[in-house]
Amino acid sequence: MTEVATSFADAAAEVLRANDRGQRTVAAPELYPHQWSWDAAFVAIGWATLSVPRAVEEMRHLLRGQWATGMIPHIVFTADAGYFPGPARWRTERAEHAPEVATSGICQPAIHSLALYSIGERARRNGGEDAAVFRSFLLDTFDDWVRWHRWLDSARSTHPSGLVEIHHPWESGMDNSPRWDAPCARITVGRMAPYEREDVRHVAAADERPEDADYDRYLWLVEQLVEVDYDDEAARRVVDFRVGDVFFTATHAISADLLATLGEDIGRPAEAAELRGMAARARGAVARTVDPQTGRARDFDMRAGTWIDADTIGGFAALVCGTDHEAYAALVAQLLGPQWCAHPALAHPVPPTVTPDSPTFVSRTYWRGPQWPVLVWLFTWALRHHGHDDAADAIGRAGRAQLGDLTFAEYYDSLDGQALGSRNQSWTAAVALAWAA
Ligand code: 2M8
Repeated sequence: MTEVATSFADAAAEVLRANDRGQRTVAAPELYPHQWSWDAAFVAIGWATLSVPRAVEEMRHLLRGQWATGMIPHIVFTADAGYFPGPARWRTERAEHAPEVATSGICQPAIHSLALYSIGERARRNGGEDAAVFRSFLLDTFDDWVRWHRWLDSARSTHPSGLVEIHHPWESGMDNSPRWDAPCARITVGRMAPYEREDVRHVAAADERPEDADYDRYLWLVEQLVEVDYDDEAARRVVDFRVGDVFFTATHAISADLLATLGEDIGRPAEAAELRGMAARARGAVARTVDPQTGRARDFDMRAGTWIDADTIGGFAALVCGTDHEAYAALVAQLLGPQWCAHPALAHPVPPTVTPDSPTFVSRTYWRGPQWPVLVWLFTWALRHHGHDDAADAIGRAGRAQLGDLTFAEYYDSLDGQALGSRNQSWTAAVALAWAA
């Protein structure tokens, strides 16, 4: 490893160490002082480059928040204050299936078994104690990860589209993406207790974050879920936001497949076959969303009964879970092409969350245009996994170069390259470590 590479990795490792709170890592030092679900998965991938046992601890801590239904909640809270909405607003103690520890009442993309798989690969390469620690963790927790996918399959994939349905934009992880503009516009916010936002205190400018009107809807949807005590069936009936999320579905598909492979390794063929079935159904659902005009995947608004047209990174969901050879190659070409990575206006040739050609594009506003290193890494992982090494290398080189300022920002302005959102964001440091390893 060169000196430059070493200091890049050292700086990233320093961020994870500073954000480490023992068995869990805060998603960001100020803006997100708790453990987030899909952040934890990426963070564990980063930890694995430093310590396999620590990576395993991160995943184990996340499971402390798992609900009896199988759901892995999007936040596992700890005592730290300073984040809104906290446990008092979520009121998950009303839910029959909530765990002892305080959590939120919704979930996030199912990237976890991709993390397990990736930690497992490293553990195997390292051998010795690392291999033993990983294997024993997998034997201990395999059923918990299976239960998570079973819940996604049974409670969240009941719609004829076969897509995983989400009940809150936060469940997508891409909170204010233009993907959700139409379904959000139809939400009528009712009466609820007043609140004060915390997030805007921790960023340089409010336009880096969602708008107040977005927050009203986010909080209103929480009210609706609390009202039915987070009952899965009732939630499907009452919640104003009910959307088939194609990107979430793709993460469920790839993770179920990778968990099946891990299951085969530890002698669980029946569960492995069950997981393969879920993965195939989810992958099929992703493929059926493709817009014949654009070749990209679409979300489905289950309340309106319509496809959602949005020029976002979500359209490339099939690159994550895989699809037939020809369609995959066409999507790779599109991702590398002039509307996306090779758009002449971009500061760095990595996928923006929205193409600059879209009328909804805003280069500095959260999920409406900036580039997110964590997603860039996910696409490089997926491209390599599905046999597109050249594309993975090209995007990976650019993604790593983008992090050269060592701020490890949450996201970057697509046009001027400015660091935005939180600094020292854990998952950004984690993917830097994964690229550097
Ligand atoms: C962002 O979301 C949270 C709500 O979950 C927030 O804005 O307060 C999103 O970027 C989400 O994908 C991410 O997991 C979370 C923590 O990094 O922050």
